[in-house]
Amino acid sequence: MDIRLIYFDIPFWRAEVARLPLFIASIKFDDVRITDDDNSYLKENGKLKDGTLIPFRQLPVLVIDGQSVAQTGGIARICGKLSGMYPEDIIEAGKVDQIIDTVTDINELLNPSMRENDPMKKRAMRIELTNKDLPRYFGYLEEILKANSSHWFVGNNMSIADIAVWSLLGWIAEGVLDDIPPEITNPFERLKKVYNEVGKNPFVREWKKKTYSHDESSSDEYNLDIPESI
Ligand SMILES: N[C@@H](CCC(=O)N[C@@H](CS)C(=O)NCC(=O)O)C(=O)O
Repeated sequence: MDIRLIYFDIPFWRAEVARLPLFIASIKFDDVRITDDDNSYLKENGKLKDGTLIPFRQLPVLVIDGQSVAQTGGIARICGKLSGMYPEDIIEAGKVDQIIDTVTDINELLNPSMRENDPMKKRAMRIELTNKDLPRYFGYLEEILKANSSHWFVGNNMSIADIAVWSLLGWIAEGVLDDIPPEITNPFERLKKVYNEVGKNPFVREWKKKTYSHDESSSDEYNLDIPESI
């Protein structure tokens, strides 16, 4: 099977939820990271310069045996199935889906503040997110974790749901977003446990070492390099 994952050269959750399961399962794939120039071309033409179809002119896109598939959730499920990190049971699968869709909702909640150019308005939006919207969603996620007997979101093993939450949370927990303090996750013990456990996974550590920019002198400090305007 020929697999290519096309995204920007950043460790954003929409790509990491596909790249990481493939890497963890040692499935060979081409980790294509496009340039600004490629992005301008695809916006205009709906394809890359090599002819690869980008159906909605947005990324990520997964190309399997020459067929392009768009949309983060669908791509995550394909990579999860290939990697054994997506359950076969339909209820458990639905429970994974609900987490991936919630990560999308949280991402969309953050988007207006990303696009706001007025610093005062942006700060006000971030304060509202910090005090209200984000803790509300983190609380819902904490409740779901409380109801499961393992420390993972679904079943007894790490799934793409945990990867999605880990990756999105990294954006917040590592202080990438101005005016959203990393300590915001402190009251959510179970959520923090998912974050820490995924981060401790040897494959995840290896992936970060391999693909995240970091200062060679402090190997555990990674720069998430995610632009505010994503
Ligand atoms: N519904 C899409 C949204 C993807 C998306 O928003 N991608 C962003 C990058 S994170 C993008 O391509 N932005 C450029 C644009 O929308 O023009 C999905 O779930 O994958």
